[in-house]
Amino acid sequence: MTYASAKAAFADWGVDTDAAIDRLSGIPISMHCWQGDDVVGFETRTGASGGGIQATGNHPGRARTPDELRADLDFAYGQIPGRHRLNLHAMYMDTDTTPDRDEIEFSHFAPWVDWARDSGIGLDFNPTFFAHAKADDNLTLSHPDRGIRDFWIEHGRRSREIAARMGAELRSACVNNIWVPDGFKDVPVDRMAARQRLETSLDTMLSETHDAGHMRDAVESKLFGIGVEACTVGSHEFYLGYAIRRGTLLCLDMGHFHPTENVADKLSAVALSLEEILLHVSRPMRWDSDHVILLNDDIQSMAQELVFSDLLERTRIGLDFFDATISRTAAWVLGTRNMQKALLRALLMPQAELKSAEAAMDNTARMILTEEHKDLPHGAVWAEFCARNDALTGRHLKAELDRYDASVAGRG
Ligand code: RNT
Ligand code: ZN
Repeated sequence: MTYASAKAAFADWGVDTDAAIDRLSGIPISMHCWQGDDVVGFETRTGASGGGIQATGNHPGRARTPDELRADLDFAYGQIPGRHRLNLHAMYMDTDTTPDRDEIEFSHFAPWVDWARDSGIGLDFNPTFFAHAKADDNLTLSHPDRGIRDFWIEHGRRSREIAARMGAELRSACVNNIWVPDGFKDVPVDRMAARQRLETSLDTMLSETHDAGHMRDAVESKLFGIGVEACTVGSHEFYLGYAIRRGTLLCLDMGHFHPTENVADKLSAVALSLEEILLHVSRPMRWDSDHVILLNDDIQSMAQELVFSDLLERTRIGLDFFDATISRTAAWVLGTRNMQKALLRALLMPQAELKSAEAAMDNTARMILTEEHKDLPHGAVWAEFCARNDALTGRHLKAELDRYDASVAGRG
C-alpha cells in the first residue's frame, strides 16, 4: 500500500492524513530515563528500588553509568520519529561527588542539561522519594518523625529548584512530578493524621514560587503498592483535591487504579477542574507491573480521549514502564512508538462525523463508523510519518534494534 492510496482511502472518510502527520510531529513524549537501567540510578548506594515498585529480569546490557545511559537514549531517540523529552529522576545525578538527597543541586545534573541542549531534547524531573534508608518504612513526607519529613521536604524543595533551572536553561517548562510511596501494609487507624502530614509537608515543599515558564509541579496518586496494600496516603482523591486546590498538575498513572478502571475515562472528568494533566502511560498486568506499552485498547482509548476531548495542549504525555527481561532500548523505542501510533490512529478518525452521530443519538452509525474505520490502512500513514522523520520501520527497525542490543550485551 502506497502513502498516496492510503491518503485517498482516508480522504474518502473526510480525513486529511497530512494534517494528522503534522499534528503528530508536534506532540512530544516524555520518555522516562528509568527504563534504561531498571530504576537503579547513579547514586553510590546499591540495592532494590523499594517503594513497592520493581523491575524484574536480567537481560544483558543494563546502562551502568550516565554516559552509557545517554548513549542508549541517543540510540533510542534515533529510532523514534519526532522531537521528544527525557524524564529524569533525581537519583540519576551525574557527579563525582556523593550528595545525599537533601544535598542535591543543579550542578549534579548539569551534564544532563548540556546533553539535552545539544540533542534538542526537553527535560522533565522527579524527586526520588524511594530507594533510600530514610524511605525504608515506606513513609516519607507523611512520616510521623518530623526529622524524616524535613529531610524529604528539603529533597523536594531542591528538586523544584533544579527543575526550574533545567526549564530556564532549556527554555521549556520542566514538569517536576512528585510521587511518594507512603502507605501502610496493614490497616491504619489514623489515616487522617497521615494525610494531614502529607498535605502539610507538600505545602511547605511547594511554598517557593517558581516561574511557570520554567517549572510546573505535578502530583501522582496511587491505589496500592507491594508492601503498602492497606492504604496509600497519596490516594487519587487526596491528590485530585490537592491539585485542584493548589493549582498543580495531576499525574494519572495508568497502573495506579483498580485493574478494571478505565483511566482514559478520567481525562475529561478531571480536566474540567484542572488546567493541566500529566500522564504516566503504562501497562499494568494484574497489578502495577509497569509492562512496556503495547498498541492495545487501553492505549488507544487514552489517545482517543486526548484527541477527541481536545486535551493535547494541556496534557503532558509521560511514559512509565520498566522491563528488564527484554532489550531495554527496544522497550523504550517500541513503547514510545506505540504511544505515537495510538495518537496517530486517533487523529485519523472521522471525529466530527462520529460526534455528530452520537449527538443525533444514532448509535448505529457510530458503531459502523468505528468498526469499518479499523480496516483503513493506518500502517501506511505511520510508515509515511516515519519516513518523513528518518525513522525505520518493520524488518529494518528490528535489525537495528537487534544490532544495538548485541553491541551493549557485553556490559558487566
Ligand atoms: C510508582 C510511580 C512512579 C515511579 C517512578 C519511577 O508507582 O508510578 O511514577 O514509577 O517515579
Ligand atoms: Zn508513575
